[in-house]
Amino acid sequence: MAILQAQPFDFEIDKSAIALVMIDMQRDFIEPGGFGETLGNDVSLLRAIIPKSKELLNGFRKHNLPIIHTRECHKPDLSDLPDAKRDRGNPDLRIGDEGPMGRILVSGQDGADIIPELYPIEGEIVIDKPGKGAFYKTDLQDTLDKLSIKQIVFAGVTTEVCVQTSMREANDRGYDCVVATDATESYFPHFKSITIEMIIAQGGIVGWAADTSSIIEALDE
Ligand code: C5J
Repeated sequence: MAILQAQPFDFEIDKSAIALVMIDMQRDFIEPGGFGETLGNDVSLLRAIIPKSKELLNGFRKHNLPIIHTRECHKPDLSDLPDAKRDRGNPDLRIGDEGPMGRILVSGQDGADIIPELYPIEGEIVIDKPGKGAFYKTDLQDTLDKLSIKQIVFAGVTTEVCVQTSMREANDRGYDCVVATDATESYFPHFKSITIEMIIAQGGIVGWAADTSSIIEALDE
């Protein structure tokens, strides 16, 4: 077992049972003209984590450890999009509308795909999810079970929405989870920091937090 220096206390990494889940590093959230920007957000904040996310991916790739990428998106007929999700708020474009990168958050459209900088390589798993949580209406649990995964490092966007929701879902399912603090980001920096505080509070009630270098160092041990 390698020791990862994490908060709120050290985390024992089991390299035979750990996976990286990279949440929703999609063009729709990170590039201009996508879903994130239609909601009025500054997408440049999310772009800042691309280098660390790449380092983290490479750290897992180096050891041939499982990597799962998720994409928040809906079927082209929008049958998996609840009205409550489509109609919420006052965005310029709603999910399913035609935007500069194709239909917003619809599977198969350019905007719903992973950004080129972090594109999955052969052998990596991509899971499309209609919700904020990566377990809701997906086969993520089966996928992890087949790989005998017990520990998950979470990264991606946004910290307080899809990353946190997925991490909480994983925690309830019995996985030990670590959030990679510099490979996750929010459109609201204070939401990111408070989310990490919530995760590690009360003795790690949702899990652990560690930066990319510490995670890679522990994997390299
Ligand atoms: C959001 C996500 N923020 N991937 N999705 O709507 O966090």
